This record gives sequence, C-alpha cells and structure tokens, in this order.
Amino acid sequence: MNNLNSNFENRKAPKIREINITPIAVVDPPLLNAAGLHAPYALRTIVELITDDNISGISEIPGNISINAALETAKNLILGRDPFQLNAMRRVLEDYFGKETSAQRGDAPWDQRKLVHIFSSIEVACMDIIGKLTGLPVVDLLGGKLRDAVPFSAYLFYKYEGAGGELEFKTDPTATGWPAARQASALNPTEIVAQAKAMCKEFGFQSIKLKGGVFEPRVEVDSIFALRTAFGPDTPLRIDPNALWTVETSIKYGKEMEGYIEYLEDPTRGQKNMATVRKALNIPLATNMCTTSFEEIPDSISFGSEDIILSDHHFWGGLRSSMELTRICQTFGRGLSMHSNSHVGISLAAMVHLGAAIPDFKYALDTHYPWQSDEVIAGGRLKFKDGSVEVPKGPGLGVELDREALARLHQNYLKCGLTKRDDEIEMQKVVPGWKFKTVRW
Ligand code: GKR
Ligand code: MG
Repeated sequence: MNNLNSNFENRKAPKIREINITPIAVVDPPLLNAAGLHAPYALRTIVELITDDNISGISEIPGNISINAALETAKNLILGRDPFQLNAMRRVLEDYFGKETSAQRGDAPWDQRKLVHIFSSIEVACMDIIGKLTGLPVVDLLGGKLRDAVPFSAYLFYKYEGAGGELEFKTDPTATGWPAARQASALNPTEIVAQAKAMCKEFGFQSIKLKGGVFEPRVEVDSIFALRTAFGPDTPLRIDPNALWTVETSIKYGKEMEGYIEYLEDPTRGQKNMATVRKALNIPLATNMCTTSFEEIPDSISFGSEDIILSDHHFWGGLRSSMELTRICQTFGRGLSMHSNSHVGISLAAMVHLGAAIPDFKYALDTHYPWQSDEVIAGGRLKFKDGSVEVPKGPGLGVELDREALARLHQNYLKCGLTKRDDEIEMQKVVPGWKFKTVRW
C-alpha cells in the first residue's frame, strides 16, 4: 500500500465536539434606510465549532434571537459529526427545519429566513476547520484564488442627526466616514459628497454606493449627480432605494441616471416590476431583494428581472452555495457581486475568500465595515489598501477569535437589550408614529 492509500485507510474522521453560539452587539451609527433607522448597536452572532482534536472553526451571521434559538436546537443535529460531511449536515438540517420559502425572507431590505443563516454559520465554520486540517485557505477549498485582493465599494448612508445612543459621543477615528457623515444635513448633496470623500480617502475605495429609499427620489438622485460631479466619470456609482420606488418612479429617475451610474439596485419591488423597469431603462439592474434564492432563479430568467445578483453567503446558505450561484449567473448572463449588512471581521474574511474565487469579477463588493469600529478578530480590524482587502494568509479563514473582545461585545449584547434588528422601532423613537412602507414613492 502506498503512503496516500495508507493515510486514507487510517484516516480518523474528526468530530465536532463543541458548538458555541455567542450573540454580540457592536456599536453602529444612526444610519437611515428604507426600513427606518439603525439602532445604536448592530447585532451579530459568532459561531464556533470545536473538534475532538481542539481545532476551532468560526463564522459570523446577523444577530437575531429566534435564529439563535434555532441554532441552539441545531446543535444536537451537528454535534459528533465530521466537519467534512457538509452535505449530510445540510440534509439533516433541512429534514429537521423543513423547507423555507422565499416569502419567509420578509419585506425588509435584509433576509429573515432561519435555515439559510444556520447553513451559512455551520458551513463557514466547518470550512475554517477543513482549511486548518488540510493546511489550505478557504479560497482554495472554493477552487482556488483568481485574485490576491478583493475590491470593495464605499457605502454611503444618510444619517439621523441626534440619534445614535452612545455613538453620539464616540469619536473613534477608526470609524472612518463618520465625522463628515455626522455633520451631514441630509438634504444637501454636498454633505453626502463630504462623506464619500472621507471614506474614499481613508479606505481607497474606487466605486461608490448610496443607500437610498430614505428621502424623496429627487433628493437622492441629486446626490448621485453631485457625486458624479465630485468624482468624475471614472468612479462607478450605484444607488439602492431598497424597492421603495414604484415602477413609474423607477423609470422616471432611472432615465435621468442613464449614463451616470454603474447599476441601479432594487429600485422597485418584486421580479415582475423589476423586469418592467429593466426593459424601459438602459442601465443594469442589480438585486439583493427580488432574486434571493435558488428557487427564484427560474422566474428571474423568464421575467428578466435583473442583470446582477448581489449574493450574500449569509443569505444564500454559505460559501459553496454562493459558488454554485456564480455558475448559474454565468450561464444566464447575469453578473454577480455581494451584498452586505453591518458586520465585523469574520464575515469580511469569508467575503474576501469568496470574492477571490468568483470567476467573473466585475463589480466591487458592498461592505458596511467602515461604519463599524468594534472587532472580534485577533490583531484588530482588517486593513483596506486602495479599496481592496488582501486574502488573509494562513489556513482556513485566516482569522482567529479575540476572546477578550468576544466576551466584551457579548456583555454589550446583554446590556443593550436588543434581540433583533428592528429599524422601524428605532425610527419611531425619533419620529413618533413612523411606519415602514413596502412602497413609498
Ligand atoms: O444596513 O440599512 C442597511 C441596509 O439597508 C441593509 O440592511 C441592506 O440589506 O445593504 C443592504 C442592501 O443592499 O439592501
Ligand atoms: Mg441592496
């Protein structure tokens, strides 16, 4: 028997011995969006799997008390399993939790399904373990690196002056983009330009996204024109009203922005409406709201809903599913980029591994990272150079938990009293009676 065969014969399968689920709260500015206002803390859940040989694998997902409870239940299904056996784990989770439909995603700009988050947290942590056991970075487990560094885009937000809890007093210089942003009187486009300049100067971003759906379209579209004047035609611009515009509004303002923006993200709600807007405009449409799961791909293709799918490994069920999506996008002529929500370094590292493996990389990825200053990874926050993040060195995700920071941010979670993201409630604290609407303009 040669060495390879004997290694195979003698292989002792690793087993997941321990699962730790730790909710954390990281400070977050009062960012405005279609659903209302960000709370002073963004919630994330850090998942750690430990094998019988003490190999630790980590992942991060959006924080939500009911997803955390489901994860607690899932523990029994995962403990004792071999982290390489991802297909079996997926099957057992599906059998237990039942199939989720796209309707369970909800109407908010972010995804509220449980199972996709659970898959993602287990899969990414297992990939981290597999990487450590094989001595390979996660990107190699996804088929290998096509680029050494992954470009991200500046992500601009209007803010609610005067909200923001502890952040009102926070002057952490690493929360870049914040100072200029704080002075922003939202209705004046020069303020959003100042925010963009601060963020691009600090991080080197070479494309810019504006979170819309907050003010009437005229205000937001004028901000895009102001950005174009300030940055010139070589800086790609995007705007994302999170589906709050009607078809008519989307076409009217979309026409104005033809030739000025790289893509228009979720102007309107639903695949059919998106398809109508897409036919009327000469601008690519992108989505993280109308085509958000594999089951929606057939309708996306037959209606022609979008040009670019903004994947998100937290919402598409993990990194390997996201790689499967890249092939579907290639087949049906769609571009692929990535969506984000407020996050820390474990999610960023996972996005970078995935971004480095995407075959047709045309659009800088979204990230909220410049808006956060807390971190749970050892060695502090990941660095951007010229708007890009280098693929972390080392096996697995290439980042490790800072256990002291994890404990501190968990205390934040316990103290802050938040259990899930609810931007409507936060908005009502400053604008009594404010209501989320699925379509506003
Ligand atoms: O952080 O307020 C926000 C965003 O609106 C986020 O929740 C969205 O999911 O960034 C996201 C998007 O592109 O739709
Ligand atoms: Mg979006």
